[in-house]
Amino acid sequence: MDTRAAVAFQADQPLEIATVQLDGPREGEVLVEIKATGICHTDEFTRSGADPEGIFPAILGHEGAGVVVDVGPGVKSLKKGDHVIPLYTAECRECEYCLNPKTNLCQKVRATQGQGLMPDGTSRFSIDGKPIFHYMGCSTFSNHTVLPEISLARIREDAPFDKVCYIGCGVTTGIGAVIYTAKVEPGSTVVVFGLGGIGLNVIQGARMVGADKIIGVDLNPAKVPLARKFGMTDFINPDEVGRDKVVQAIVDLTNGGADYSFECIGNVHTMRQALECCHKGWGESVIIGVAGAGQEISTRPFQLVTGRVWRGSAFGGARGRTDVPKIVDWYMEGKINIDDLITHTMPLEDINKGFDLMHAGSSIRSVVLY
Ligand code: NAD
Ligand code: AHE
Ligand code: ZN
Ligand code: ZN
Repeated sequence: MDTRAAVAFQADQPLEIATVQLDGPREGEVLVEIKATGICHTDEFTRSGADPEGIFPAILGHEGAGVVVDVGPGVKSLKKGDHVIPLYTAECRECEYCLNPKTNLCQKVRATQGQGLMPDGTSRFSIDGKPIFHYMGCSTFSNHTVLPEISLARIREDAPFDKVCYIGCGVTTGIGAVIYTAKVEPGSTVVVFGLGGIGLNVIQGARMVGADKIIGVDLNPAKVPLARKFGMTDFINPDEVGRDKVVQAIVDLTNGGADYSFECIGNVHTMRQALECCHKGWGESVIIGVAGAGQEISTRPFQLVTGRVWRGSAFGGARGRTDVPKIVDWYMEGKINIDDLITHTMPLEDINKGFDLMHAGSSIRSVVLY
């Protein structure tokens, strides 16, 4: 079939709207009509050329929601008409990762997904016979896309696509990092570096679990009012306290250091600050932000010797097919706020404006409506 997509033909160029050819679903695959997709900073990370796994031409986008249009042979858990959220972290429920309660990183389709291909090693997308790569197993910047059955969470049919698409990445990543990865306890002190689409969800997760003090760190003071609405109790602007004094400012505010910190920027310098602002003996720092090719983190090993813990979180530690439908329920029951975080919507034709808004720091989430 033909469909409309925003194609990244080359790194660091605007996306181009094009008609692309999409082959139907093969064994174990599902054709989905995407109804809405968020634009996450990771899409920009890859578009810009910073992603070591980035390949072009590709159809980016990984924060979508839509409806099953067709299923390939052997598909059992989904049928035409089901409402779904694509998962960049699949959940096969049988690989050694899925069977290990310590991780959510199902590896069943990860190798081919990283090569921009379906599990059989081919692409379903093409233009004039030339293959276009998939992205993160999702490619939600296409009105229609094909995914493995294990890369789709079935969700309730009364959930609005234009809101719950955000659960496909940002909401789950932020809230999940708090509840599944760090398992933050009530009464904790929490520091959030970066008050964007991920950081604000970390804040909402920290408030949900009863954190006492939630300190936000951002260079952009325009993020403060929404962060406070979501539960931030204190704010530090590195340009006001001095970029080299952020750790001390947090230590002073937290009686010796934070119980938990979350890096939601993707900057290796703030990753170091996020570790070093944690409390001696028990503070844990969770890296969520993704850093560009060639970047490395560093700290004095003594920081770890003296009890601080450095860890990371992908998709909030969530198991998509199991946890995403529950998070959709939380939204529908009013337990989490998504609406206030979706600051802009636009048709596919204007998708580059969503990237401009992100660069300008004037959006939290832009959502493309098909
Ligand atoms: P965003 O652009 O919405 O937010 C980033 C925020 O960081 C902005 O508010 C910006 O002002 C702030 N910032 C930038 N540089 C700063 C600095 N030096 N000091 C303080 N604040 C600074 O981005 P997002 O969509 O929230 O994504 C955040 C990061 O998380 C990105 O790196 C993204 O790729 C990553 N991410 C990771 C996962 C995962 O599963 N690990 C999932 C989604 C996103
Ligand atoms: N491809 C990059 C890393 C990108 C990355 O870390 N992706 C996160 C999700 S970001 C969503 O917005 C992730 O889930 N990683 C685990 C995985 O298996 O990809 C690189 O550095 O190569
Ligand atoms: Zn994302
Ligand atoms: Zn698996």
